[in-house]
Amino acid sequence: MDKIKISKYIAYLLRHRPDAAGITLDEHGWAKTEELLAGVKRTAALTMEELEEIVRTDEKQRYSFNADKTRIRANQGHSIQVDVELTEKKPPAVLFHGTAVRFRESIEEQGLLPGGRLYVHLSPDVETALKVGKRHGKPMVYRVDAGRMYGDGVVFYLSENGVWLTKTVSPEYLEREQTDTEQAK
Ligand code: HQG
Repeated sequence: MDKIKISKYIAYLLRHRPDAAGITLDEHGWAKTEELLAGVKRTAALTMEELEEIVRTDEKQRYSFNADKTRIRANQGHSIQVDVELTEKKPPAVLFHGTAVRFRESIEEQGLLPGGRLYVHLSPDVETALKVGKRHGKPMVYRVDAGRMYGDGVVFYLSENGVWLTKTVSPEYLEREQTDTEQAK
């Protein structure tokens, strides 16, 4: 398996299905590094050095080790109930959410819902949001009035790897952002 596939598999195990490789997470989302290595090795060769490289070079900095590297966790993106000790933080005035055009009607009626994950993921800029949206089909971007939400008492978190998270975004805070999707291809 190449490094990207192994990294995706690690994300899957640490965010969604640790049991698929026979590992367990503690309440803060930490797996024992040894257990993760043993779990991954059931399907692919992986040394501690390779795991360290994946953690160090991951383009989105998805994973963290603890200080002595005996534990590892995903920084965000979980569907299982873990408390990764997210930092509550005042958001910038505007954030963005990238999604697919086919979700538009539902989003404008219900607002943004976390779906399978614990939080709605928001991006700091339009380009990032477009990339996130493209994973689901023809992309579109919403501008989120984070400043007003915050003023209204809504809590925001910033994950270790720079993703803004909040529980839900009601439709009153959403506005369609004009984007040149041709350019984003
Ligand atoms: C949509 C990746 C219908 C929502 C990315 C999204 C991100 C609704 C989809 C991270 C809805 C959920 C998360 C509603 C929201 N009706 N559809 N009311 N509310 N949706 O994958 O935000 O590579 O769970 O717009 O970079 O796409 O995994 O969330 O399209 O940061 O590290 O439901 O995943 O990072 O999809 O992506 P997802 P997301 P990683």
